[in-house]
Amino acid sequence: FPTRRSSDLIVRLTASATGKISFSASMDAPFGGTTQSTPANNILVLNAKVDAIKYQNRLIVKADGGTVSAGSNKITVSGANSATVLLTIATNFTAYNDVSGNQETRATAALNAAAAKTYETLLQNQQKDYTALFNRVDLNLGTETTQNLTTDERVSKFSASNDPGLVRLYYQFGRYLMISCSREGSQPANLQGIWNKDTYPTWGSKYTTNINLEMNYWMTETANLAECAKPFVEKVNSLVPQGTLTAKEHWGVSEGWVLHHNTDLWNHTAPIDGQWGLWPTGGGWLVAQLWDRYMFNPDQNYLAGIYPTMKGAAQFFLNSMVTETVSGKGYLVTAPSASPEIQHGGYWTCFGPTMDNQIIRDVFTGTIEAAEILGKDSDLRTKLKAALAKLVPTQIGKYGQIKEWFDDWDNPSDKNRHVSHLYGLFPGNQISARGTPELAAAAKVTLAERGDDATGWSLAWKINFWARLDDGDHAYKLIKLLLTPDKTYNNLFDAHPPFQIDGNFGAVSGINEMLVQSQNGEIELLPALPSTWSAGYIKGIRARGNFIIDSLTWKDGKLTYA
Ligand code: FUC
Repeated sequence: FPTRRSSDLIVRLTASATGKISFSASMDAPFGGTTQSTPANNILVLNAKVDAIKYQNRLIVKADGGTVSAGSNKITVSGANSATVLLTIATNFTAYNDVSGNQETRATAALNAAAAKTYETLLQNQQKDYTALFNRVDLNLGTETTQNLTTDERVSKFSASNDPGLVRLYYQFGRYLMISCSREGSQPANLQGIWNKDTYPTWGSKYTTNINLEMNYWMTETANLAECAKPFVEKVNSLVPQGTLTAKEHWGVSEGWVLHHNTDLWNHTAPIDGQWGLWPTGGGWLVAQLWDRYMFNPDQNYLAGIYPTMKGAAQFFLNSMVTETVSGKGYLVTAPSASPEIQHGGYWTCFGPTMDNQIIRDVFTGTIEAAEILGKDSDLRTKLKAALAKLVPTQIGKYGQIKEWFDDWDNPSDKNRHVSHLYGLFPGNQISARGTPELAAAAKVTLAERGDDATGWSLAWKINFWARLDDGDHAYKLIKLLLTPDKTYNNLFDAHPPFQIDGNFGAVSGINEMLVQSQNGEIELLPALPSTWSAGYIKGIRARGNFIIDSLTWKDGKLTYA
């Protein structure tokens, strides 16, 4: 039950024979924290502080039969028939600029509320809440062949078994993870969802915005879990005040907000890490994704809620872009910028990388449309339309590839995992097999150059790319690379390595894209069905335009019912 106020974990142990349950529960206290027991109520309490964050864990054990005793910083159960362990963790965190909450009050309230209910009631509540979301989608990609093996064996044998049951499991596990980590009132899923085991996790378990945070939320609409994206929407909206400061202080821009390639619990928006951190288009990408949500569910209240954030991002670009003087065409470009995490001839920085042009085109187009729908800001609309005409178009380079930079610096032997200049293919829709066949062919050259193999999330992105290029067999090749012990841990967590949840979520999106696509004002059924999934069905996924695909079935690789 992840919520902003507390996180609760409830575990019941039952014995196979009377009185067989005996154990002790204790809690480690890192960062100089202290644990204490309150013997009268058999509660164990941990208090700790990490910089500004104070937190409290409270643990109680309810046993049936036997004895329970608290003392010496532990709770001991002996000879019980069953025991239910309830653990709650709460912090003083309220918002990025407010840590005035009371961790003790929150932890106590959460523990008391849970302890007042029976285990059966808690379980029923959880299942009701969970199945209401999970059961919306069902899929079958063919006959399961390895269901009697353990999960790690299924993964290690997948390259030979091609078990469609494992793909189905991976897909539904991704939906399970999303339901379990991103719910109204919680923080959005970070690099590890919520499942971080380290005190100092890789990349701080934060939000990298040059791919990872966005990828986490590609699937929420298509996989019919729109509610799970609420924390993402709230997060993006909440970045505006800090992003406005950074726009002023760092860019000298008085209207608009900016986010570079990374943010965290404290809504940092300034460049960090290294030269690649100068990339100023993270906020733009997030905003493009908020607008895309509206395409799925055109709800006016939602639009009114995101419009100020969209407008602020558009204003930042309007006010910070410059006119280049190299091409003679006077394009408007971002400067300085970078194409996420790739060097060209030993340098990181550049002006007008292709990804920026594509993202900003989406931000401007979306903001114009949103303003029209809401009947707002006609002056701004005029300015945005004029600026839109001056954006660099997506161009084809010297070896037939999509050019990554303004100049043709692309290096065909670069295998970097980021394929930023194909943003326009996915998640954007500026490049498509039928709409822009020449660009689509160039996108294939780019993908061939980068090669298939990469980190977990990059493989997941490439499933989506190949699905958008209507090549189901190539998309499936990427699924095979993902479902190997190198890229999938025994519990099906994606391995960057180490564990990063974006690959799990990105693959769910990719499988959806293989089965149904809905960009460019069309709904396409089975656009990229691989030959190995010759028969199957999917029920309950969503398409832009407020559609639910109740049921889609196919046989011998052909659509039989929709
Ligand atoms: C970006 C990626 C890395 C990793 C990190 C969290 O920097 O290039 O591969 O996913 O984010």
